[in-house]
Amino acid sequence: MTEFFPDVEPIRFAGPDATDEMVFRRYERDRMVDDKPMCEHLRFASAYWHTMRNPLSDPFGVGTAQMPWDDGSDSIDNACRRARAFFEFLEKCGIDHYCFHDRDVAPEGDGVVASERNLDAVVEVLAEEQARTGANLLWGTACLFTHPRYVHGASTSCLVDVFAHAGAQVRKAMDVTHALGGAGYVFWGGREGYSSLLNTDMKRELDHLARFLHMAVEYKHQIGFKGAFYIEPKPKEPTTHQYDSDAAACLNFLREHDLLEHFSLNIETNHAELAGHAMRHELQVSRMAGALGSIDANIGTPNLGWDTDCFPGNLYLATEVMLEVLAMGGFTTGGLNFDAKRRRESFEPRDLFHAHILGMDTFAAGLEAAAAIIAEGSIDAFISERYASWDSELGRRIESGEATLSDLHAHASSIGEPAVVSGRQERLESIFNRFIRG
Ligand code: XUL
Ligand code: CO
Repeated sequence: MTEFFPDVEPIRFAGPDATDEMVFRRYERDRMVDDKPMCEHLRFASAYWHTMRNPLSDPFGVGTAQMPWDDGSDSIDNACRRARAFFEFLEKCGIDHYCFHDRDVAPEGDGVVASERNLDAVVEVLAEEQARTGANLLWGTACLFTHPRYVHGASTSCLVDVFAHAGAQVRKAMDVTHALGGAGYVFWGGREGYSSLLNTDMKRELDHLARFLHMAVEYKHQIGFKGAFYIEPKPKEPTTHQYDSDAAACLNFLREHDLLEHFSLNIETNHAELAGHAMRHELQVSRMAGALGSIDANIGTPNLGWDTDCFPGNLYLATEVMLEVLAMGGFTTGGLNFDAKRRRESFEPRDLFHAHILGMDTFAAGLEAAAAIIAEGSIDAFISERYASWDSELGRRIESGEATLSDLHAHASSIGEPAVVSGRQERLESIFNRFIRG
């Protein structure tokens, strides 16, 4: 059998003090953290579009990525070879899951039927490789943003024929996700938004988006797909304004259109940052609504204003993410998908391994830190204590809806000025920092 990464041995755990470059220092897949091994807590996935299809170009320069297994053609043979290379990569990295767009794995053909035929041919290889390696599909999706027909959007296009094409594509992408036993299916509205309100009927576009998602739910039931449906918020890029701008906007939209019971959210760090929120904020907003489904794990570049999709190497942030994941009781269908690309300067195949090792070790450390913070308990205890006055009779009556404004008036008049206490933020940050270790 051909080896696509002949210079790389399977990555093994070598312990925190190891200095070798191609080992895990923190990620030990079977190591128990509380009730589960690390691999089950973290459910790592690699993104096909970045790992296999990203040429590492930028607006000023051509792609630099070296991909010796890829002849650069749009042939099915090439697509199948690429799929085999991908699974060797997953195996050597010890990554159990992956995610793809339909057009990442197979080329678009001339018309719907030809495109579906292309996809089926590569899906056969994906199924074979899943069976050979034991890797699973975390989620599938349809690419509704690259082809010029989607220039005005897909389900929010001004053209009904484009809406129909988008529907056909999603139908097929759901079919193959289902056939591959996918745990989920993502809707990311890459061009579901606008560049200018001067030419946009926003109300009509939003109603169409809701109709589209209802059709997807109906089809899901029709084919018996049991995986989760996720919406992935992002405020901008490629459009000026995207309708799924952040977690709160998505939740409101889903509620308004009677879709909330069918969807949860796939939260991406760099998208949260573009929306002007902390990642933890987006995760917590989703979790409070019982709608935290999955995570696209990457980070932005704080002093830049676009989606840099860097591999996550920030221990502090990974700890915050894992605190939210543990707080919801862990992933069910979701996981940590590295929706991340190497820098253009990191163009050798082995850089794919360096990048994923960075992300996996960072999140393993984040998981351990988060579990330790919860076990130590002083931050949670501080929060409970901070709100302890709400455990009084007055607090109970307010929270249960019994108290009126007149009750508050009577109470406030009888007590004088309330004593306020410090929020102790800096002390809490010091406690948090005690647990961070790379
Ligand atoms: C784009 C992005 C997408 C989605 C899937 O910013 O995050 O790759 O994750 O379509
Ligand atoms: Co993403």
